Amino acid sequence: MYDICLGNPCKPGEICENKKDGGVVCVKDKEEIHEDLPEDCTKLRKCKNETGVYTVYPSTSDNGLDVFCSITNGSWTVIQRRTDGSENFRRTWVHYENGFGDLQNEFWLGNKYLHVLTSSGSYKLSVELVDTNGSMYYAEYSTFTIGDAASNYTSTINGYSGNAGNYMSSTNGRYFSTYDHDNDVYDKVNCASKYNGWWYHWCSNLFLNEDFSDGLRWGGTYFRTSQMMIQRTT
Ligand SMILES: [Ca+2]
Repeated sequence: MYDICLGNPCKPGEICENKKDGGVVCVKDKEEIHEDLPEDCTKLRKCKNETGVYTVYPSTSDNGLDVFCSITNGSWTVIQRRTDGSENFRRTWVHYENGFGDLQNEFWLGNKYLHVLTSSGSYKLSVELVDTNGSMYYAEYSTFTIGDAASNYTSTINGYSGNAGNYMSSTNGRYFSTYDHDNDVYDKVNCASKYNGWWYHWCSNLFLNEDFSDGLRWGGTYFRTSQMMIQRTT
C-alpha cells in the first residue's frame, strides 16, 4: 500500500498515521503534551530503550531536565558518576544544588532534582562500583528519598542488598554538606571541606565525591569508578 505519510502532511508536533481507508490522520505527538511527558527515565516511552541522554519533565520543572538514562535491568536515572577525574567535585552548595558536570561522563545531577524526583513517587537507589582490578560491586537500597532545601536535602536511605557492603547506612537521615555549608555534627571540622559534598554525620568512611586523585572510598576500600542511579518503584 502507498504510504501517504511519507509525504509528511502534518504540522510540527503532530504524528501522521495512515488510515485503513487510504487517508491519513494527524494526531498530536504525546511528547508535545506536557501532562504526558516522562517525569524520569522510568516513565520514558517504551520505544526509547537505549541508554543515553533524554529530556524528562519532573513535576515542578516546566522546561524539562536533561538526564542520563541507563536502560539495563529496567530504566534508571543516573544521579552521580565518577570515571576519570575530569570534573571538579570541590563545589559550593549552589553547585551541588543545581548540579554540574557532563552527563556523558562525570557529573552530579543536583540536589533540587533529587528532591523533586524522589518526592514524586517511591524510588530505589543503586550504586555501582568498579575496583582497580575491573571487578564490579553494587549496593542497592530499596528506599531513597531526598528532602527539600529547607531540610538541607536530608537523605532517607534504607533497605540494603548487594555485595559492596552496607556502608551507606552511615548516610541515612543526614543533612547534605558542602565546604561552604557545614551541616555535619562534627564540631570543629567540616567533613565536606576535606571530602566534598555529601550527606555527612561524622565524616565516616564513604567518599564517592571526594577528589579523584584521593580515590573513591566505600568503606575501607578504594574504587576506580562509581555510578549512582535511581529507579521509580511506584
Ligand atoms: Ca562540622
